[in-house]
Amino acid sequence: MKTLNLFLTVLFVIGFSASATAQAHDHSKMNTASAKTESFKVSGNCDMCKNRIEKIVKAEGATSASWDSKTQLITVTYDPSKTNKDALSKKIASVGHDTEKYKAPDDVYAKLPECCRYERTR
Ligand SMILES: [Cu+2]
Repeated sequence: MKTLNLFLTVLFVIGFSASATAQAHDHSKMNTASAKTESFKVSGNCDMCKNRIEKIVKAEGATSASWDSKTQLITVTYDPSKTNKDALSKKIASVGHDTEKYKAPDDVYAKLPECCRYERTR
């Protein structure tokens, strides 16, 4: 009986350390794949705006970006260790499009093609 108990204990310890290693492995895997997806408001008008907005967030590190002119919403997916909503939203404002949080500089807005000069609500 004693030897059986010892045998079971050894098995348990081996099993435990094996699963602990597996968990550590999974954890590192999760870290690299923890992409974040968020939506926020971005003002714009046309397809040119769509291209401009999506291009700048991708250049800023977003893995995917989709802006909808009807809803005025952008949906971005990004790696939170590389960028964040605030940085992306700041970048969008810097090319002429107002966001929830940042207003585009007036001179940049004024230089947008006529079709892109969306109505400013703020
Ligand atoms: Cu436009």
